[in-house]
Amino acid sequence: MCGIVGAIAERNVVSILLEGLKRLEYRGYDSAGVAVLDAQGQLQRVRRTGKVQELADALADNPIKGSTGIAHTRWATHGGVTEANAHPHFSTARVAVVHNGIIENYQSLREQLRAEGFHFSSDTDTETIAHQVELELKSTDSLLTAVQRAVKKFHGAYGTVVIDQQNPDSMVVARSGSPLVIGLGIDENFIASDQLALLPVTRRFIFLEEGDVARISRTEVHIFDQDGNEVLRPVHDSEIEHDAGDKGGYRHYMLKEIHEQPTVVRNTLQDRLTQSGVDPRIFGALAPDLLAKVKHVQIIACGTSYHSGMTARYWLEQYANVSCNVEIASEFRYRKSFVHPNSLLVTISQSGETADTLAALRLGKELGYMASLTICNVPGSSLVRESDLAFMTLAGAEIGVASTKAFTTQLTGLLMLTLALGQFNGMADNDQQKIVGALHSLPAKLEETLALTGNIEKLAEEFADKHHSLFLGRGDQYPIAMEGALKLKEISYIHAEAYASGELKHGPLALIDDEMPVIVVAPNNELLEKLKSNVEEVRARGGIMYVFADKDARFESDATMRVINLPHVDSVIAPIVYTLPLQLLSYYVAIIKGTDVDQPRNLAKSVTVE
Ligand code: F1P
Repeated sequence: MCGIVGAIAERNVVSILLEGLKRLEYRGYDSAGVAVLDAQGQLQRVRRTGKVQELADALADNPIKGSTGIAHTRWATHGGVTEANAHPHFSTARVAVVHNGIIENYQSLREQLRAEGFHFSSDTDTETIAHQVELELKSTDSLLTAVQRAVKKFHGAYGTVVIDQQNPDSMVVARSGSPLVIGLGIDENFIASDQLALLPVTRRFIFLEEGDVARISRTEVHIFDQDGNEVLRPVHDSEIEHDAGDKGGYRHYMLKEIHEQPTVVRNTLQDRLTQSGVDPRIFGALAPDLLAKVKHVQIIACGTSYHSGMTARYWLEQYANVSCNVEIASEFRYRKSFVHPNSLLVTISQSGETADTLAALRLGKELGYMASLTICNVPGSSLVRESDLAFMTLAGAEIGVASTKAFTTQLTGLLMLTLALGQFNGMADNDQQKIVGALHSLPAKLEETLALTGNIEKLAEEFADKHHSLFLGRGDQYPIAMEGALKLKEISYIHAEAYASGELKHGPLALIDDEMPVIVVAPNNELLEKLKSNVEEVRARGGIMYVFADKDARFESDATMRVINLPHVDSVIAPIVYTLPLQLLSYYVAIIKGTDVDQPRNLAKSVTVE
């Protein structure tokens, strides 16, 4: 979603801001803009709808220069995709702001500010921030004080950066609900909504806490908490690889990330999985005590991360002997729910900033869950900082909006959680050995599966002219069918539904004809014979099937069925392995259709508004 970059330096910061915006493109946006204070102390601004490249072209035609500046990529919420609604927003020619999140009481603020004589030139909630700060500046010379007073009037979520023509030596930033990270340079400092934006200029970061307001100059950073007390926040050295924003020779980030999976799954296992299992401390210092008490697990997540949670439920109940519920965060947070005794709240998130998941964690704390654990890919993110325990998936930066390697590393972590909880709940020895052995074999099996890329690329041709598709799976492959369907709709815009194949007769069979390809995930597990019966139900209605099957599952290709054989794997890791061909299928269908694979229309990578 929206991205923020700001810089204060001796040099011209426009190219730093533009590079930052490019590195945030993956989050999803529909317009972009830059504002700087120029050498004469005047605010200059360029905004464009569309891609950052269009903004860069506009800046090349009409360059602006300045050593203090802010920039933004906007994902429209309040007001359409127009240049007037793009950030930065000004209040008169004095104050400029960029903002992520939503000011929920913006309508009433607009009325009050209009009554004060302010003129609105956009439909956005953000413009109220600019005017409110300028209003406060009528009674103080300090931009910091003005922003501190202004934020008290806002309800909702914001990460905002403000510059003021009459305070040219600093920018003031405020965080409440939308992440902001300060980047520390030598005689220059930066701000961004995501450290990835700043990696070309620094690797030293301070993560702002909820309610923080900070004044940043070229040489100094002063942070104040929500009560106005000056506070020190720790400085972190970024662990993100330098080339995280690089496609590494692949045509798209998504393809690169699909192919990285054997390596990142290996990284996620390394030093955590031994020959006998896992040490609970891989989930945090407090984990041995906390996990020993767990009798129930409540998983909360959104999107792809929700599918990994759904898969984990099968593992936790079957092997670890703990009961488990899984719920979408946006549902969980708005209904009355019961907290089971000794219940662990597990949030799963690639970004660690998904607004609904974060709100659900905070609600879970109020409801009295015994402890919270997050499975997350971004160190220092809000979920990591606010959870009692954290397991970091070591997928590296994931840039493609459609999640791939984050998903398979989440599953890897969740299978290790199954081992850890199983230790305290009487997991059978042979199950323990089976899971440990299967996890050790996983990276190699993923590599073998990726060797099918060429076959799947050919298969994709048969899908490109279709408008609908049905994905089928049973047991722990049902969430994988859901994930396959999600990938196809996200990046190829083909309508895709997933069903637990036992449900076929209860409705979806009515849809079957030769225009509705049916994709089946069929590892060789205890549900195989039942799945085969479901396959026959589709065949009898003239359906065309594409079956991803274990070599030993004895499916034969014929006129109505194409079989793609996968390597034989232990059934416990089959959900992870069978994900890969579905990712590749979606990717190659999208390539044929010519869609924007890495930044599909209307979607955002990190959903920081609810
Ligand atoms: C959840 C999610 C992703 C999806 C997209 C939008 O994000 O639904 O699974 O790919 O990027 O957000 P997260 O909580 O896992 O970061």
